Amino acid sequence: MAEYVTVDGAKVGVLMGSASDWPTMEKTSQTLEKLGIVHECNVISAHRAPRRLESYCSTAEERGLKVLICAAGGAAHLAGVAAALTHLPILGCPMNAWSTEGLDSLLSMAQMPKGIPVGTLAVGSAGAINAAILAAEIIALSDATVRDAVLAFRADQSAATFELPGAPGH
Ligand code: RP5
Repeated sequence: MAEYVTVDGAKVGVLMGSASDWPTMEKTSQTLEKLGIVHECNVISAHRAPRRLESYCSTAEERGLKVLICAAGGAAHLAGVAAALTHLPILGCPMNAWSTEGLDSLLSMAQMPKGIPVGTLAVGSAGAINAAILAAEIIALSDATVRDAVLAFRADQSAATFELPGAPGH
């Protein structure tokens, strides 16, 4: 069996430290799907499978990936190590794993020393969804189809925000 799953034409690679991150990161995948972004999802832990992570990250650009989204909890070094292994933009999703309500994960990602950045999102579902949108916005800089999808997504969201089912006049 291959070390990790690859998807033809994938523009975004979603990595997570454990399958236990999937209930949250499934929202990233669903949002990328909504935005029409081909992506691939893998569990590749920085500490449990460091050589697999190196192989994935060092071949990411040549395989056509534009952005990597990395989710981890606890001492969440996955995003930082991935950022060290590729110059592709890394978006970090801190998981609320088992203690400190995810503050440990947030600080592990946000407090990268200078030189190797990780663009860190909010803890949990909000960050998982925003990582997908931000990845799309990065890709939209050079892809008109994705740009249209991002604009449509934002327009739908604005319309939905306005609705108040059951309230007078709505
Ligand atoms: C991290 O430790 C994972 O990203 C996960 O958030 C957390 C717990 O992992 P499991 O012990 O559930 O596999 O590496």
